[in-house]
Amino acid sequence: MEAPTKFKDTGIVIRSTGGSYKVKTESGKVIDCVLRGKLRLEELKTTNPVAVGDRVVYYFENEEKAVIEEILPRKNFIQRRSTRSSSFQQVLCANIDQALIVVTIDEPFTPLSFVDSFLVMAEAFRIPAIVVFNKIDIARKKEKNWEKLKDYVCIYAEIGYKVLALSALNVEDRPKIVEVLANKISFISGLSGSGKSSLINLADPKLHLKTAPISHHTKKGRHTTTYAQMYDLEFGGSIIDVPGFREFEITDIDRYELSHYFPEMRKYFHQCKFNNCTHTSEPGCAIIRAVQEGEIASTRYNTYLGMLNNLEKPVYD
Ligand SMILES: Nc1nc2c(ncn2[C@@H]2O[C@H](COP(=O)(O)OP(=O)(O)OP(=O)(O)O)[C@@H](O)[C@H]2O)c(=O)[nH]1
Ligand SMILES: [Mg+2]
Ligand SMILES: [Zn+2]
Repeated sequence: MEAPTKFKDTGIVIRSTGGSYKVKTESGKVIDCVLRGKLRLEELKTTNPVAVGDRVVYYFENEEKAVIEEILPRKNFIQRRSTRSSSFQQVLCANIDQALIVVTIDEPFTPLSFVDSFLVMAEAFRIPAIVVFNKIDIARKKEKNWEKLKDYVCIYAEIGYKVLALSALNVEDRPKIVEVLANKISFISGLSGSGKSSLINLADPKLHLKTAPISHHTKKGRHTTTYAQMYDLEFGGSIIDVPGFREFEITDIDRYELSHYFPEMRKYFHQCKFNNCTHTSEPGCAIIRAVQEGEIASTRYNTYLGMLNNLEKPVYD
């Protein structure tokens, strides 16, 4: 008797923890899967061969056990240098339409270098990015923070990014976030405690994602979300909530290419005197001139210099 052909189906990975995966099948059911042994060894440069958002082919080995056999080609993905091992990359998500970066002026304080590194990564992976200033109710309490918020909104809006400024606890702000998320697959990122899960709850209160106050003492988040998971939104679309990160370190960019991922720098680099200009101290550099003339924000240029410096550091494990 011939062995029955294996029943195979495709699905989307909605959660990945250790070696086990939750996969949403074509029919909308969520099943637990493991990874076929061979696949685990294939992607040696990443700490996780399968990421949330991956489309996969799976089959049932027996009634209880479903196995991921193949990862379908990715439309795109976001990765950063792994914190566990610096020569490895950690893939944060795959197949997304857009990435949101949540920024808080205070409680916690989000450094602009963090925001800019994220935006560079999104540019490098050609993923549209949206800058979401959250906790504006807190920023409003101090004149200095309120001024800062207004300046920062201008910086990113002028570059051409879509910018939102809202409070995840204010239901009146709900339409702003719903409009951005509707019918798209989104990734949301930001420091722990910046309000990522709260923003998702604002958009779709039925999700009831876990949130927790930041520490009084350190003014930092408490890493409330502990694993990445994709959630379907009641108004269409889905979003991947993730634990907060401290850093987005990017290592795979050529030093002469880094400025290409700062959209506002693009129109200047053809005007530099040297065509291999790194825009650090070369004479006749059009980018340095644009910074001096206030055409490029100095915060952005400082991030550029910091990232360039990091790219030049050798990677040790
Ligand atoms: N005042 C105020 N508090 C907010 C706002 N957004 C979120 N919070 C609070 O900030 C705290 C942290 O929010 P979370 O949604 O847990 O933050 P998170 O970014 O998901 O944090 P991690 O899961 O640790 O990465 C919670 O106590 C929220 O209620 C806001 O706009 N205004
Ligand atoms: Mg969270
Ligand atoms: Zn230059």
